[in-house]
Amino acid sequence: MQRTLLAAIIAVVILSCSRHRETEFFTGRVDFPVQPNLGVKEAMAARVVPHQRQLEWQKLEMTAFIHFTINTFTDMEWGTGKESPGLFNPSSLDADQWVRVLSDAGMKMVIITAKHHDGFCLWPTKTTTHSVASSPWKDGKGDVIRELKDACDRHNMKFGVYLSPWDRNAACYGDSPAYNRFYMEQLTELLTWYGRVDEVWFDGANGEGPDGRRQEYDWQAYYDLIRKLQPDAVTAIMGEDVRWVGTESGYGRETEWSATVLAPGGTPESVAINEALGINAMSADLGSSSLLSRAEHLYWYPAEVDVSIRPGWFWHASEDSLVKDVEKLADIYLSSVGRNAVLLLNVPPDNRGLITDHDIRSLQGLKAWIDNLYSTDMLNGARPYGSGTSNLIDGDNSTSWSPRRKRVASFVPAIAATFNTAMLQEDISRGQRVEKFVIEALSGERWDTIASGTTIGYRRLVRFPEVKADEIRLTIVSSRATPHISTFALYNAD
Ligand code: FUL
Repeated sequence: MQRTLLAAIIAVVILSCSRHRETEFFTGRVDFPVQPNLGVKEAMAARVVPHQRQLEWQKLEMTAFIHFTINTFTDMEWGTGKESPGLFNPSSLDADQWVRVLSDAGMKMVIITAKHHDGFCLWPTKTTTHSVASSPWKDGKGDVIRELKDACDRHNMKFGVYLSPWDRNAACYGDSPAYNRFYMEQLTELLTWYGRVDEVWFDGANGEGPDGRRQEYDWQAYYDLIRKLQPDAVTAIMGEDVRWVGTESGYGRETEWSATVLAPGGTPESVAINEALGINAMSADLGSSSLLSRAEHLYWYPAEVDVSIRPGWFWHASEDSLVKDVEKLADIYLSSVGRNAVLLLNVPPDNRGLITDHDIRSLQGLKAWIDNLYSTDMLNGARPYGSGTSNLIDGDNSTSWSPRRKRVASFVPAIAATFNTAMLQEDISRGQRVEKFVIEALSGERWDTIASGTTIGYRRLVRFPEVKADEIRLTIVSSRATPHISTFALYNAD
């Protein structure tokens, strides 16, 4: 009797603990308690959720990069810093054209190289004369950042800045405290002169050779300044909110955890944590359970896929014929947005200051391909089976299928449907949880596995050979906690 009572008390305690855990979330980061077992770590990892600014950023899905500076006029990718500002003279710069073209292509933010590695500033900074103010463009009275920001505001486009930490022109580069002050003054100008800024992009490149000047960046001071001046802006790459996916090829990982053990940013603390785990942004695995078992912290640090529409980041006449075609861009879309990342597609204006027709044609093709992809959802109007499964196909992202036990959802399409692409979405405001899923199709008497995958996250697209099915079944094979799946859709893509 006493034993039964004890067992009942233990059960109640365990139940109330697990109910407590179910509703507890950790925003941005969790520190694991001393020596927890893997199960506890996984349960905590499942409850790490994005900061609001990260959630808003993730929903942008497609964003654009503008690489434009003195390199556009010298046919270089990395300027030396010794170029004369006199070289910067676009004949018909039209930032409104950039934003119109990018907005028509479905991009929701534009990030511009306010300063690339050569140190030339696209705004009339007070920190150096190496800027547009010393150029013949608009008699030294122009401001590319102002023109772009005004165009973004006109077209309801978000706006971000790339300010290269590496500066090959600044005389104080390498005198660490002096350059940190200089860099923060530049940041302050960019973050206070132009209104709202949505992303600050810190490049990691530093090409100074062993005899070059060594600069210790004060990352923490940079982050603190941004948090003070633009609290809603995400900081990317060497920043704390958005992670570099690890390549510049346009392809994210098949298994892409936004809840990752990679410590964000460039502070000594983060560097030490990552070194101890033997990982960096390029590692194949950043979130598996075996990695979790060795980690002491876990972060919400989602991936951004940066890639150029051309071979180079800057415009070169010789690359006009090498602009990526629609087929390639569609593949990049599937492998970035379709793999739980945000796409950052670079479209560099030419030396007139305009996006060329070559790039425009490819962008228009990409937009048409995406519109066509999402035009008909074969599960629209399907009959759902399983508790809560109608939430997967109601077109409402705020409702989810959250199966505790039987994690199988079946659907009978309204008409026998043909499709080759599946889309799944997790409600990431409640964490990223799914580790493995399978999609099966019934044709006649036979169930066939048509697709399977690991992580889902914000959005997962999977392609497979075209199938015609009488019934479809989605199974969540493995999840770190109760999964919250908001969307399941089936499309027929070109
Ligand atoms: C790299 C830079 O070195 C390239 O020039 C380009 O800006 C790319 C986006 O990041 O690290």
